[in-house]
Amino acid sequence: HPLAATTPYGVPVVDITATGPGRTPIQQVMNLMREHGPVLVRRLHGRDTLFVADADLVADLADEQRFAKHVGPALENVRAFTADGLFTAYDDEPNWAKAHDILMPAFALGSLRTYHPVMLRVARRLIASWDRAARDGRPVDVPDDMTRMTLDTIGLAGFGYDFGSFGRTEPHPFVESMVRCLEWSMTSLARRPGTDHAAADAAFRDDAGHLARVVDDVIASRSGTDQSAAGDLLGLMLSARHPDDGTTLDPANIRNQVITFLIAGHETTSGAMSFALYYLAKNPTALQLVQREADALWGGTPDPAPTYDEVGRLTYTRQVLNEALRLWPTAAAFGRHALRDTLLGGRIPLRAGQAVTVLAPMLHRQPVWGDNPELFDPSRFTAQAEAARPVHAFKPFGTGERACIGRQFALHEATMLLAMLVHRYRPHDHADYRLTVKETLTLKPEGFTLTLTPRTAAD
Ligand code: MNH
Repeated sequence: HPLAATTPYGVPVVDITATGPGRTPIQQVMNLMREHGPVLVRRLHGRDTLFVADADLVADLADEQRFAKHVGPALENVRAFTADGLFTAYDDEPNWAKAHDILMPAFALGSLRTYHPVMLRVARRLIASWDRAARDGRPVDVPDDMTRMTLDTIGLAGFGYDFGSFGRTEPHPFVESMVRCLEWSMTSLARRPGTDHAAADAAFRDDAGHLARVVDDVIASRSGTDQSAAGDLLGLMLSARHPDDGTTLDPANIRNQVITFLIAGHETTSGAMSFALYYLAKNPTALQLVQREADALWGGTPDPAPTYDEVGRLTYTRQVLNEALRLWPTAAAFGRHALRDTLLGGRIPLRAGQAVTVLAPMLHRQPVWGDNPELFDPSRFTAQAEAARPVHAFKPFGTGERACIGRQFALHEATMLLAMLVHRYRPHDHADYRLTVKETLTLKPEGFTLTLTPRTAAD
């Protein structure tokens, strides 16, 4: 890619118009940064995007007095099907603060406890399915099964709605439509001016319509019952009143929230668990340490019933997840904009409203991570190592008041499942898998399969 110039303040400008961003735009910018450093302007058809991964600059962007979440072109496309849902709401859109206040209680620690039994129930569906695969010597498709697990979990825990994903050979149609909608949001960004995309746009509208119909079904299956009796997400959405003005969420906004949570609540967690299993399959020492941690809790119990508090004690398992999220943060980029004219890091002039994109996978490979950042090493996340690192060096969940609302939900779900899986099975990298990261706005290891053998007392 030609280096067009540097800006007057010394940031390289790389013009990618000749190739376009392709189907892996995140990995393209990662490679540009490997060549040109952790701050660069990417130019496409004359449109510039400032990408940042430098740890000091990201720490500066975390200053909520000077910067706020930016809904950039990718999220602008996602707004075509999630509108003013929490994830894609503009920072100053009144429905953001309103829904945030109303829905926060659903993510308080007390609520997480109530989701635990549901998470366990769905984890057991996955295990039943993997038991059959192990018995028949069939490989399992890891990202597909992780998606089944996380979709069923958010459906049941958030909405009392059963997607029944393990009863299907193909992904649930909701997932297929969602993946195509996310792909459309991403690939539309690569369009050349003046080209015709009517067919792709029509297909997108069909898929978005399908998502909306599933959402209506989720909402309809709740109506008639006592809404307030259910303290889950849908219960709050339908009936909770805002403390300030006593109003509830309006019906259009409820739809947007349901669709937002069904997507945000499963897609990224699924990828995170897939990457964690990938690294465990490739790192026998880490695998052994996770197994040891699970064995210490559940020993020879064939079908353990992990308690909520036990999941909190799986510290090494959680380190493995964090380390997988360091190397492949599954929501890899987030946008910030300047609230007023300012100097980013004291040297890069930004006008009020100007946007910056943080590229987490490269932030997570900066020198603060030591001299071998590509190495998978869960000991980077011991309490001691974390305390020694700048707080903003790790950003898989975004930053500030617009950071991920579902972080603890995701970590609880993923930590429990990972420990249960390694407690029960020995995974085999039967295909000598070479990592290919598929991008559909979020990241997943493409075509990753494992074979499994039940563990015996000897191993
Ligand atoms: Mn989640 C925001 C990553 C799991 C619901 N999430 C974000 C952001 C990141 C993110 C990054 C901020 C994006 C931005 O600044 O533009 N989320 C993740 C990752 C996982 C994840 C890596 C799993 C691992 N997220 C979940 C789960 C849920 C959820 C689980 C719901 C149950 N996330 C959200 C919502 C937002 C969000 C809702 C938007 C919050 C807001 O802006 O108020």
